[in-house]
Amino acid sequence: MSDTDIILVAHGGGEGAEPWVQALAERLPQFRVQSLQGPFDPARVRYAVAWKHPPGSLVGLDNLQAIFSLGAGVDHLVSDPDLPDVPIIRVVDPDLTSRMSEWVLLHVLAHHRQARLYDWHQAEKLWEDDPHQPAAHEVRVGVMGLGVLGSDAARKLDMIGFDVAGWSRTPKVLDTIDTYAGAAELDAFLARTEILVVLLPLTPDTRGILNHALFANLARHSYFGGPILLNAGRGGLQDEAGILEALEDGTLRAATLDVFETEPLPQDSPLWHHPAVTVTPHNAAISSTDAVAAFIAGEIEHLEAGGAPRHGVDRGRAY
Ligand code: NDP
Ligand code: OXD
Repeated sequence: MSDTDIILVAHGGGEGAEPWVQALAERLPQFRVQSLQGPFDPARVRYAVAWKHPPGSLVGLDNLQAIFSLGAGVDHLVSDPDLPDVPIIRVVDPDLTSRMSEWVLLHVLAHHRQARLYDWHQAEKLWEDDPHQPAAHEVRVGVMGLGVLGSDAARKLDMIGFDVAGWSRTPKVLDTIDTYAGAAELDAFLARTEILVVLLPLTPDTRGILNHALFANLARHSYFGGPILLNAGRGGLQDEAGILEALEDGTLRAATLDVFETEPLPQDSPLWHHPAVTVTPHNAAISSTDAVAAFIAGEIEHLEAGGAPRHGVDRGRAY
């Protein structure tokens, strides 16, 4: 390897490339790390590190060995029709996984223990107990997507005592958690689910899956007065008009959303002020610069030592 081989950071998101350039340069001093903006010799680029890169901006990198996603999701990469045909590697890191499970536990528990109601009671100085509060084991939580993130969240929900099931594309065995797979078992999974946690990737098969018709198949007779949706997968999974309609007609009781069809969530979206909606700004599990740069540096060193790509993405499945 020449000392002028390049790691190219192609970042189209809000924070920009600079923090990633610095963090990777510190860990991989044998490379020149630079953003798309600077002048560079395309033939020198050995690795690309991308987050919402401008489509087509990785064309012509003839010596590219691999493309790293700066997140766990890769929809931003596989949607680029001009993406070079090299391995795509995504983030699989305990830091990111723990952050996502924190978000899931926080918001499932907030619904389970009615945090919003008691905030309001406190503001009104109301001392109102609820003798019918169910125990966690009486509440059926369903996790859509049992990958790295979904399986960790499902296990932690199970540990707290919730009655947990999960749904994935292919059959899974996951400790004592009930698992369902594929289109054929989706309705059975939904029929037993009172709180639906979505950690699916955005693919041609999953786009728009969270719609009114799906919500209508969730378990209806829960303590909460209707099913509850939590989505931290991708905004493209959800039909926001369908969510609002379901909240209005009682098909859904409440929704907690971290991801949206358009991000940032437009100022005029009714989701902002709907009383049954909680909005978080796509930060359920941020990619910490330190943790993710360390992960990528480790994977690049592994590849440079002749190792086969790990945590690769199957382009045919789009995740
Ligand atoms: P994985 O690839 O590890 O897991 C994906 C899961 O979804 C797998 O269980 C897979 O099934 C399942 N799945 C995929 N397609 C289908 C389908 N058509 N029907 C049923 N199940 C399906 O991904 P991660 O768990 O690492 O991440 C999931 C997503 O979370 C990311 O793609 C990203 O969009 C989102 N994310 C959001 C963040 C945030 O801050 N909001 C942060 C990080 C990620 P199978 O096991 O059979 O392959
Ligand atoms: C990711 C994300 O995919 O932050 O990692 O959304």
